[in-house]
Amino acid sequence: MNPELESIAGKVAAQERLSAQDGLTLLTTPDIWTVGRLADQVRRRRHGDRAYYNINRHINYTNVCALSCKFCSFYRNPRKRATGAYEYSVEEIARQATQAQANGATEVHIVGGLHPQLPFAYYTDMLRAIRQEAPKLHIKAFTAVEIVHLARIAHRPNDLEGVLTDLKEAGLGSLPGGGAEVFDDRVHDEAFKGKIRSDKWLEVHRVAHRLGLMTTATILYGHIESLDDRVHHFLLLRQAQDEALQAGHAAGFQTVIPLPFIPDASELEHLPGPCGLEDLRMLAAARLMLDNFPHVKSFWVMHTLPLSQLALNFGVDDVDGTVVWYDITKVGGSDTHQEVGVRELRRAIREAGFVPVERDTLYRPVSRQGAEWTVAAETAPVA
Ligand code: V47
Repeated sequence: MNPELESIAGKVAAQERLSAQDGLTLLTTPDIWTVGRLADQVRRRRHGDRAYYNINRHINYTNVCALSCKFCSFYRNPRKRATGAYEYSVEEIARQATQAQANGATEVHIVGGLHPQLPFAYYTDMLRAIRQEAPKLHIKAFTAVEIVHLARIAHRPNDLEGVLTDLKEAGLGSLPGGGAEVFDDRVHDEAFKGKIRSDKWLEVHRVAHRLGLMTTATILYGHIESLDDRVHHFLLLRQAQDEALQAGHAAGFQTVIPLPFIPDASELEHLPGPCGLEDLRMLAAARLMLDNFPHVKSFWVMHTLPLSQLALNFGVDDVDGTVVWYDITKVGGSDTHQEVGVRELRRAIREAGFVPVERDTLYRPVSRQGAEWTVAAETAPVA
């Protein structure tokens, strides 16, 4: 074993917390295989040979966005009304959710741009319509960035708690982890100026946890950030989760999802973006640094399914999802219909040597007969 990894291996065996310096070593050592093996050790301690997946549908309700983040190829400027700008009606969203429920999905994952004209009622109406028409679906919706935008358009910029409570009453079940990007002011000002900073992102999640809403967290890597920035991001997430656990909140972070920057058609298209081994290294580092996060997810839409399959041996225990129509990134210029069938996903997991377990949003095992499914109410979420 590479000597610089020996002390990290000792800490992992003793279940001791890794330091910032350890994080940097994980991201720089040439011995990526040992990094993977250590992450696998931690992953198996928590989850054995189980690998989770969920049957969901992503709905991106609008691409109109007041921001113009350089890494994003999805947004359309509201003033220019550029070609391809769209916003779905509440009826259209409810129709897509109803169809997802009929096809057996357990979750809808809804995110979109910061639309300057849609009123707050659009969002609560959307949640109520889904609740009404597809009551079995868990609604995971709106990144922290959207929540801050919603608080502004509701003319309650300082009342995140009130806004999240209204959304929860309308049917919101949990918050996704998007919009975190990289928690660093230099990177923020250069690549996604105008977006909320890390303190606000973390505050939204803190309030959500206090209200009993589970959340997830992302990190977008492989663009203009440094390796130190990545480690710093991990440490802030770890600290936020410590606080949620210590405060005894009903909820906290469930999962971290490291997202590889995909340069195609963005303003940062000249950058190469990360390659496969870098992706595996990041997933493994997330598992090792975020010792208080139960789950590490590979989002196959960005990683590709073959890489997600390999990632199961690098600390990943969760593969998202049976996604249909994902608009935010398109690997290799594919169209927006990005779907992996359940059989294909289970086969990929088995081929990697793991046992596929369908989960709901709260990581409770799902029993399924075709499109019909149940979770045992008393089943505790997988820790
Ligand atoms: O916030 C945007 C990222 C995120 C690009 O919570 C890009 O379970 C790569 O957050 N290259 C949205 N990434 C996706 C997301 C997510 C996905 C799956 C599961 C969960 C979850 C969350 O996508 C954005 C941004 O960070 N993104 N543009 C790009 N060019």
